[in-house]
Amino acid sequence: MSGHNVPGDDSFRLKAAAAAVAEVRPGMKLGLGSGRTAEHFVRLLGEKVRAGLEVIGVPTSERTAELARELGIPLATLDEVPALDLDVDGADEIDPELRLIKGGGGALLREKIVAAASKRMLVLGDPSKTVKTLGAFPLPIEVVPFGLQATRIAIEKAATRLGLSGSIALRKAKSGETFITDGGHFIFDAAFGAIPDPVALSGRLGDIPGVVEHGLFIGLARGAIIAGGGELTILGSLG
Ligand code: A5P
Repeated sequence: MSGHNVPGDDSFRLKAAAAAVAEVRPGMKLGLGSGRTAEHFVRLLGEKVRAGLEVIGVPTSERTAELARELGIPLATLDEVPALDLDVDGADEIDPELRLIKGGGGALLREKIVAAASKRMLVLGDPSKTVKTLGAFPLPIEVVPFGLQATRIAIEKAATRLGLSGSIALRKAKSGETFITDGGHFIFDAAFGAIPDPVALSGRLGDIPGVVEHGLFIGLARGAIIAGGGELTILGSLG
């Protein structure tokens, strides 16, 4: 799940995670994101839990679940706790309207469901994640294996109607096998380049039957904590 992305700086990721932990209050039901930055948050949260903080976490991936269990963070499923107070997650790109590209680690489906079930979502990143226009990071699109080529062609056509084009590559795991998500699906990484109208693309992709979900997160993040050299920048609001 990690190491897939821009290099960034791990100390920045840690700083952003520490600022997010400061937003956690006793009794909160928390969405636990996936990826390197979110894992810092989970580790810091684990320290607080060991010091007596009572929270419940709903993990967005099997990997995050495993880490949280090791750290002793009490976990629940989203069925057991369907309404969350706060979701903390990383992102692959963040635009000025707090629209995101996520899914570089392959957890976009659960991440989006958890974000949508949360009163507020805070996104963590470093300056390398902030962009004027989404799309330099290839857009992850989670698809069902059945009818894969038909779905790829449908994605291509939907993109063309919006003036977008680029390679749509089936994601491979490090082993060389096709990458399989926690939900048992595949991922296409669509290198469309700049996406001037993410809302329109989101709608078009959502209309394609074989598409389970895509990595455009629109209207979900309330705030972003961007940690850079010596400073924290807050986009949107934390509260
Ligand atoms: C996981 O599927 C992703 O959405 C991650 O949240 C995103 O890729 C950011 O990951 P890093 O914090 O590892 O850059």
